Amino acid sequence: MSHTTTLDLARLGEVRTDWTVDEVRALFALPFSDLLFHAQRVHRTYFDPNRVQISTLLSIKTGACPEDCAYCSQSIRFQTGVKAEPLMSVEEVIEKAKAAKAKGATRFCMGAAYRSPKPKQLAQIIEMIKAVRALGMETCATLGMLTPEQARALKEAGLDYYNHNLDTSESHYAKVITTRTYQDRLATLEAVRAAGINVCCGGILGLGEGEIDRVQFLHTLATLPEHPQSVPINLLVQVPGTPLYGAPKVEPLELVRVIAVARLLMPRSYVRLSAGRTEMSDETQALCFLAGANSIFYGEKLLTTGNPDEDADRKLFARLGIEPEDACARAAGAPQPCEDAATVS
Ligand code: SAM
Ligand code: DTB
Ligand code: SF4
Repeated sequence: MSHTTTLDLARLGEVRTDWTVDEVRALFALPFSDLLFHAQRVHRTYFDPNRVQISTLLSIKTGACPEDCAYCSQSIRFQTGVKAEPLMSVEEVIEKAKAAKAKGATRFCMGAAYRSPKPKQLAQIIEMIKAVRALGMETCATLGMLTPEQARALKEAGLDYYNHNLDTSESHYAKVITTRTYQDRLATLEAVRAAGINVCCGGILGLGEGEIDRVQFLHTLATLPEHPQSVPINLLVQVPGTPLYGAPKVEPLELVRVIAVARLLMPRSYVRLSAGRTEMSDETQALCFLAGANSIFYGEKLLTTGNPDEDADRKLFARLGIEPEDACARAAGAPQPCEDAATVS
């Protein structure tokens, strides 16, 4: 079926969870300039195109993870040279969060290399969430699988976002991870949603997937009962020692296409250009922002791998006329800055 018969272009911009796989395919098949035009048009109906939300990431527990995710430096099964570190103290996390806030981050994301957190670990993380919130920052955590009770406990602590990625299509997933299933991931997402925590859910490009896997992955995200409020699109950071080291690289224009399709499928969600920016040119990143990406990780480290240095990001923002989004403007639902607007410094 040609894209003109499958797609009703006049409906782009509607927030829908009833997308068909054919419609997603048709979006991918649009000529690049048409796709970018529609993505930018829709982006502007919900967001200020010159504002990007800034998150900072901290690995609060590193390495020795029992899972076998074929892309990950932190799995205990692969020799990657990542040094295992125990769960950080609450004090250490507060110091890092203060530093991130001073640099303009409005959201502080805490990542732990767990399959799922144990009660004692969760109790300590709950203290971290309360403390980071007390600094006036939004909080996000990614701790692996959660039960509905654990999700409720995190909500009660004041957690704003929970990151839990579907990574790729259901059929490709089993080729990348064998220690848990797609259904396990969906169950945690349901627990998080039911607890009233904002869902941050996306995936990784460059896992050896085909275009149909990208179509199905985005279709799954866009047909969840509610769109994830935040959709991280990571480009695989290839880590020596992991099975996916040396996998075929993703073409930059394909990344831009995925961002644009995500923007059109989930018009009100933040689309985060996540891991992999050190490998991207300024031009690729500019095209991603044009396609509707409106969030990044800022700071020189992700969890175990590098991110562009702060100076490079400041210069890129200045060249593109992009300003960091301020948390209070977003809370008010307005794209304009409010009095204590943050600056990336
Ligand atoms: N262990 C928890 C889990 O897997 O849900 C939380 C931390 S895990 C590192 C968070 C996410 O980071 C993964 O779901 C994956 O999408 C992403 N990720 C991990 N390693 C990556 C890599 N080398 N390149 C790109 N993204 C990666
Ligand atoms: C997500 O989607 N990307 C972040 C965050 N969620 C936790 C993680 C990226 C990790 C990149 C590889 C590393 O630094 O180890
Ligand atoms: Fe563990 Fe998460 Fe890495 Fe998978 S992605 S090995 S669950 S830290």
